[in-house]
Amino acid sequence: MRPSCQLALAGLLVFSLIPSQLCQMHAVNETNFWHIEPLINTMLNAKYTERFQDANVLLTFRLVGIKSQRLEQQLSGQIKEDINSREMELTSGELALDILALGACENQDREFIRGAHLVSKLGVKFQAEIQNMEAHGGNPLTNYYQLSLALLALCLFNGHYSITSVTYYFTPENKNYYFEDQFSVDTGAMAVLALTCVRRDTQRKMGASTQRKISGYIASLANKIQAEGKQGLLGNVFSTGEAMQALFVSSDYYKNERNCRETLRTVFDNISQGVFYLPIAAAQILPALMGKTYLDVISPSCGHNPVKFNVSTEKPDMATPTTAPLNILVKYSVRINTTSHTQVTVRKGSVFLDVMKAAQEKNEALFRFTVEETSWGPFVTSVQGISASSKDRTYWKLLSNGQPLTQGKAEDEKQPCRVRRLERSRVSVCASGTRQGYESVLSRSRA
Ligand code: B12
Repeated sequence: MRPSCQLALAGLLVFSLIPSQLCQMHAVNETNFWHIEPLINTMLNAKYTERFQDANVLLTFRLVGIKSQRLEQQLSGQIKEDINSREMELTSGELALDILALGACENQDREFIRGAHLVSKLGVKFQAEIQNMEAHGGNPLTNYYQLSLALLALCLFNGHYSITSVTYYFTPENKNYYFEDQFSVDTGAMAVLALTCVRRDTQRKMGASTQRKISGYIASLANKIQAEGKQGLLGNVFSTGEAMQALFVSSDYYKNERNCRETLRTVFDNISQGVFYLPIAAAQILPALMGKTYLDVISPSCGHNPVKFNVSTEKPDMATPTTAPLNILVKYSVRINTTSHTQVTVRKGSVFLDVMKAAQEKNEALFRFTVEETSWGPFVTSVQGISASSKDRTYWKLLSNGQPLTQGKAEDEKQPCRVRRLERSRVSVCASGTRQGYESVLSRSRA
């Protein structure tokens, strides 16, 4: 039976809305619910054959009170299986997301969290991140988005973390909030949520000066997020949901009705254009639109006060690339020390992946590449045999006309398909000896 039919039997979608701030009150209600239906349908109709998006989607389902027993069971079962089979390999952020999803809104999965000692295992992974930073010039094993997710889950589920490490490593000036010179709004937002939980954590004996410090970090990060505001968005369309959550708990930004209306209008507009067609994108934007934050997962009212809605069982508007029979010529280049150019012909509506594949077919030596499947799709891990490396803080950056693409190579069909260049790039502005050397190689290649 198709999921949409099962849903028709389930009949109703239930969700709760507990307004606590102006924008949270202005967020989605019975009258404008139709705006977010595509997000819910995207999540309900996805296949979930791979583990990648499970935790984000389950977390959102529970947090906003979407009732689909079948899907909840499937996702929770897959997450538990994944934990059982690769517990040691899970990154700090992956385990944190699993805990947040399984533990969200009092439910039976909390027994699994306790039985498998997941919170103390997360504490160990968090500590390993800190140790790596101590030993390797402040670089975590993963990134600060994941470190913040880990801190958030530890704080919400009474795990162990050192306040001293938190006050030392989460200063707003830390390089890990930046990719190259650009403040990462998603990362800052996750850190604000984690630090807000830490500040509220009454179990912890925290001196007044530590309290003040943490409040200062939160305020400063919230300012940085607001400084990235443009046309209703905070950062870009994919960071806006988590940034909204962060501002709900840390600033007066959304107490200003204009800011609230502007964000909702822009986000609704993007929803209607099919921009959030990946389940993870839908899952990350939806809680804020329903007036929720990740801090609510342990609230006694989490998933309560349901409001009933009829849900459309139509297939969601999937923004799949058009297959118009027109071909286009794309200039494609890869920059390492020197720049290798080519031109390939692909069908109109092709995505970056198609261009990369076509270039690889033309010249394997210059344009061969590898990818790794992730929750956002295929992530480019190497080009010409040169790998991205978290350790060295390098990655392959996707550019179009010199501008970084805001979507991955499988999803960029909305962006102009002309000159596409791939460039190996530093992740942060911080310069250590080796990175400095690498940087100069890069700048030579830019000349
Ligand atoms: C950290 C991060 C990075 C790091 C990841 C490596 C590292 N050292 O950690 C770096 C800086 C390398 C990076 C690169 C890019 N990123 Co990024 N990244 C993030 C961030 C802030 C957190 C990801 C994370 O750790 N999640 C938690 C863990 C538990 O989940 P995970 O699935 O295991 O995480 C992995 C994937 O997310 C993957 N990843 C990171 N970015 C991207 C982007 C794409 C398109 C894909 C397929 C995978 C991917 O790396 C993570 C660690 O292994 C997210 C923000 C968000 N809201 O999710 C943006 C985010 C996922 N990135 C984004 C983008 C656009 C990119 C780039 C395409 C930018 C560019 N123009 O080059 C490149 C990807 C290029 C490539 N090589 O394929 C967008 C994706 C939007 C979309 N619809 O596709 C996001 C949502 C940011 C945003 N608001 O725009 N990113």
